[in-house]
Amino acid sequence: MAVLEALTSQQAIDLENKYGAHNYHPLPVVLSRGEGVYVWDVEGKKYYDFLSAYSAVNQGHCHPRIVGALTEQAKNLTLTSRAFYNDMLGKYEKYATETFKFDKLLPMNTGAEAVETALKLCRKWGYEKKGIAENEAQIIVCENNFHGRTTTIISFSNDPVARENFGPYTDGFIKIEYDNLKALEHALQSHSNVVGFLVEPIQGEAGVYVPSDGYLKEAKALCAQYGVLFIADEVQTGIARTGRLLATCGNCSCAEKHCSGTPEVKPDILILGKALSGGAYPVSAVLANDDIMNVIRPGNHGSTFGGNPIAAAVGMTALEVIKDEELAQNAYELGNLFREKLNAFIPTCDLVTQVRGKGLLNAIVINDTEDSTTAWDICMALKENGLLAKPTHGNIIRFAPPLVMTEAQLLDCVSIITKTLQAFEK
Ligand code: IF1
Repeated sequence: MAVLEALTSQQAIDLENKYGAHNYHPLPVVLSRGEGVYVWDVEGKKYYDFLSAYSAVNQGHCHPRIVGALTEQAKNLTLTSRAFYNDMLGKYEKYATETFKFDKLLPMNTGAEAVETALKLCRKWGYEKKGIAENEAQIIVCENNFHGRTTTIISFSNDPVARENFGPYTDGFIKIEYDNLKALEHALQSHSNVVGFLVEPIQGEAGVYVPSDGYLKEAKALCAQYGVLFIADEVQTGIARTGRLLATCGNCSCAEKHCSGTPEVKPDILILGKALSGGAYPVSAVLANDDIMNVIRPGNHGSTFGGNPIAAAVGMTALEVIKDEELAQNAYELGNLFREKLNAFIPTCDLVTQVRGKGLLNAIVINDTEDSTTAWDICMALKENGLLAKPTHGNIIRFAPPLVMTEAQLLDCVSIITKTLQAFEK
């Protein structure tokens, strides 16, 4: 089979089954093209993308400005390693630190790498600035977290599928209940070696759990009171997904126009990824002020591709698109419309018990047991009706379209979702 020969969906699936590790269970659709809110399969069928590669494609598939930045830079210089300087990284670091209001940025590639970077940074700060005894640093994390799939990160996961048979596990983590300030305060009071608190502003993979109003702000205040770094993992919630440039912008009433990227709940360490590149290239980052970031010195940390010229060009352009197209405002308004429509529909449908989320990061809870295939079956029916989504855990379906969606497209998707659910009920 010639490499560039067009495949049928089944041929593509068969190749992956035969030659690829079975580390995923994808929906049986084989995509070959993306543009804005749409994707097409190899047979030419068009779909609304309601997953956005887990909030990486916030700016829409193949955004022309982002693809343009990628291809232009790729013609000049793709990678130098950090053994030498390049003319793009400093510009990107300046742009991004001014956007998110931090002194410095440490560039990485994947979200998990950025989380690992944040953990190392927090620990080193604890030893060198807080005076914690060597190898005694503790970081508080939340039950049902998802921060990536490296050995250290799964060490503090409570998802058996992500964790089992990957031991021995990395030590130094304390798990508490999410959205529980008393649990956080108790952990801070009863452990003297805590250096950080790592938290998702919304627990995405767990099932799009939005914490109580004020949780993040109070948690940050407790961290400040106990001299502990507040580390926000905004890999999935950041870059306008929740209707603000950052989900840690607090609960101000309006959206990005009000926040303009100055988070009311300012993390000590901010972790970004996914839509930092608009899904065009692996780009992630850790941001912090000098009193924290300057504990990192040459040789402490890095990566071959971290901060490469393409990532820098793509990252800058991806952020410009978010601002120029006011995508946080759009996510805020369309997210409210989506939940309003679904909340009007739910009383008429026994199959769905709840819709929840913020901005265009939402989920519906299916009225069936966690181990049922109902959510999966609904996603298969949605696929037939031209909309792609996938269950998170068990009976919860995440809905996260690109933020460039128009109101008309969103209402069309609401119609597809509600009609599919109604047909399912019969
Ligand atoms: C997959 C989940 C979502 C993340 C947060 C760090 C990372 C992620 C809050 C690591 C990544 C991705 C991983 C992706 C599916 C997706 C996911 F289902 F796995 F849990 F979004 F909820 N922090 N989430 O959500 O970033 O290393 O992947 O770049 O297939 O594993 P990464």
